[in-house]
Amino acid sequence: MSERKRFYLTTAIDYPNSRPHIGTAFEKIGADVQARYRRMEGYDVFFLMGNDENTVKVARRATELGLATKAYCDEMAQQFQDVWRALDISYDYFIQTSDPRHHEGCRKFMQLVYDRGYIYAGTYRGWYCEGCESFKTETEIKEAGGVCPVHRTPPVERSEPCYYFALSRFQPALLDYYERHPDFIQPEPRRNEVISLVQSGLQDVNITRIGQDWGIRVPFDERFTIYVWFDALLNYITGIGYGWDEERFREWWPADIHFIGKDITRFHCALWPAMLLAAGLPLPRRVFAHGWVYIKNEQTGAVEKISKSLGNVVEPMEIITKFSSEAFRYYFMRECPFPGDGEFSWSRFAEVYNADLANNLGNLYSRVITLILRHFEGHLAGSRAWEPGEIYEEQDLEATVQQVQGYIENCEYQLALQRIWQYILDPANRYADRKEPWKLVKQDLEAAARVLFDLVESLRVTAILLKPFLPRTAERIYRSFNFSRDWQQVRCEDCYVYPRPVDDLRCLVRPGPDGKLAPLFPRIEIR
Ligand code: ME8
Repeated sequence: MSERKRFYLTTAIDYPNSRPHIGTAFEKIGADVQARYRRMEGYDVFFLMGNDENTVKVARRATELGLATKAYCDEMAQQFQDVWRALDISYDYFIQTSDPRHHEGCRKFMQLVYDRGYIYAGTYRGWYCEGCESFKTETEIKEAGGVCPVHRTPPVERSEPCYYFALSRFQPALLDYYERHPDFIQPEPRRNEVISLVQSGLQDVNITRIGQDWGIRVPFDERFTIYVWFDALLNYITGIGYGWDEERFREWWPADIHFIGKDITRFHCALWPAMLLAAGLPLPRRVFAHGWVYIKNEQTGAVEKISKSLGNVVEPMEIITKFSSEAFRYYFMRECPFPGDGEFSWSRFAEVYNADLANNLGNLYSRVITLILRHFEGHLAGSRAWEPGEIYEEQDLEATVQQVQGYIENCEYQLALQRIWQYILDPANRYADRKEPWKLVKQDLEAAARVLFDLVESLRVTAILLKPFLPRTAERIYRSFNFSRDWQQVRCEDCYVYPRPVDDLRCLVRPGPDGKLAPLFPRIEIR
């Protein structure tokens, strides 16, 4: 028996000093689509997410609330996971970096890199903000006009002992890796940015902090804690066993994709691979830096960054309760290009929801089922060969499906969904309008049955292709009929390779007590 293909993917771990918003959710949904797609295609998948807890900001927030830092982190980890579950994010493990297993893994890693000679003692000189309790970069201060951008107070010059990671020594190895692995950094603009950054030279990084209680102790000098980014990146290996289950670690590492936002590319594409090289570990296969979600201000039309101070933060639960988790997933995957930036506004959300989900997909589903129930007692008797040619017009179904798969594998989710609508659902709706099965049922039942049979076929194909995107809707559509392939087993090629033709197509749904079929997506009035 051949070994099953493995697929290990991760998202960025979030800072829990504030709650998840639609931007952070965007990343998790993009990763979830990939995880669900790979599982569907027969991969053994491990999907890791988590929270990044060892920061001063988190400790400070806990103090403000009068809580112990660990208790605060645990509470926030629950709140984050409640949101991720509400969005059907199918992660396998949620790592908290305050977990002792993560601490042990980090200490082991740091000791190893120290023993291999890539960490050395030194002094860090820089501009320190007493309010933030952290150093600010020259650029941050310059851009804020000589003061701390947060506190608007002048920083003080300060120097303290530290340990450096010898990042500069990895410049040639990194450039060589980018060249030999052109797919390592995606999309292309991010790859170009990283290459020019690394070409312009790298500086050694201070990877310790002195005088902090919260954080992971440096194994070879307990006066220090590990700098939060050095520790955070290591979650990708400690989350699968590094330092506590070596066999498991070897089974899953290296990662197939790290999903991250465009703002943290440098850490993932320069620092992280250099850390792994220093430890003698293999590098991840792909880092995908997605775009950002911005808020479109409905009054002014301005496109704004999501920010507490602008008061424009939209929490995922607000949208989920007004619409649904499926609508949420659809909007962000269809409206915001994953490799690029996108926008959110309530009015645009309602527009996309009504047009694509309530009308296009929802109407097709309810029209077809209502006719089969009303005129055929839910049963298209006899056997027919699928003849989808008429529906899909010029387009070859197999080519369409493979194109959709290619887009998903490249994380171009918007294009994948566009194709499903453009080549499957729109043509199916046009076919229905052309053939008018609601009239045909009164004139020629067999002709009407033929049309409905073909429309059911396009619903089946739609359900399969939507499985990674809209897991609930796809399953509901698929399970509305007696298709021979089990839903759990279904994969993309089933769209055009039939396990066996369906005889006696049966509709398995029944109208509610009011005689009406529950709509897939009830229409929402736009205020
Ligand atoms: O950066 N649109 O945490 P974080 C899309 N802890 N993505 C967004 C976004 C937006 N408006 N705002 C944030 C961190 N993100 C670190 C990561 S990984 C070892 C450590 C994305 O809570 C952001 O780009 O600030 C990042 O990938 C993730 O959300 C978490 O952001």
